[in-house]
Amino acid sequence: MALLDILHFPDQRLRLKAQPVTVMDEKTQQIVANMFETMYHFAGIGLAAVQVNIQKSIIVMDLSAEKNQPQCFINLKILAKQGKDKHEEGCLSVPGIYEKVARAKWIKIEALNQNGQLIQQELTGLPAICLQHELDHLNGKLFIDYVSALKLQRARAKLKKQQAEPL
Ligand code: K1U
Ligand code: ZN
Repeated sequence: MALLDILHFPDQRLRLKAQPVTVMDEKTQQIVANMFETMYHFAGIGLAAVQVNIQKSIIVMDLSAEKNQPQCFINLKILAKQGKDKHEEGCLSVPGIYEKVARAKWIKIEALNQNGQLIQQELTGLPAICLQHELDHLNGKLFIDYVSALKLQRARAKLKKQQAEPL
């Protein structure tokens, strides 16, 4: 396994769109394993392949407190959605910035799991929010794209300051 580098805003590679996975081969399994390692290392609850400069439709997620319930979504599609809810979001590609974003309250999804089996799930709460956030990454979209210009300006300034500070 290997730890992958996470791209940070405003890196334009975060704007690239993912392509569907066509074969669940050894290479795909390796990417999934490396994404889990990276997500756990940086204490995220989700990670999309575009964030680690891989333009493939792969998402990993683990919402458990013990970090022992890994879930993988390949070629995720939202089949239906309902309602709206605002929730504070963070992003490993936009460190230190937290903003409220309105997302669908209920979603029905279809995807392949890590074994290549087709799954369908109905989700609400944090799993629904997280998967919508990750699917946006696969379409080159960031949660800060939804916030006001003023908040975005503040976020950019905060990030610039953080990036200039020595570790
Ligand atoms: O995609 C990412 O960058 C991962 C992101 C997922 C996410 C968190 C919160 C709402 C929507 C999507 C993170 O894991 S951010 C860091 C984090 O661990 C976290 C933030 C808020 C709540 C719970 C965890
Ligand atoms: Zn993110």
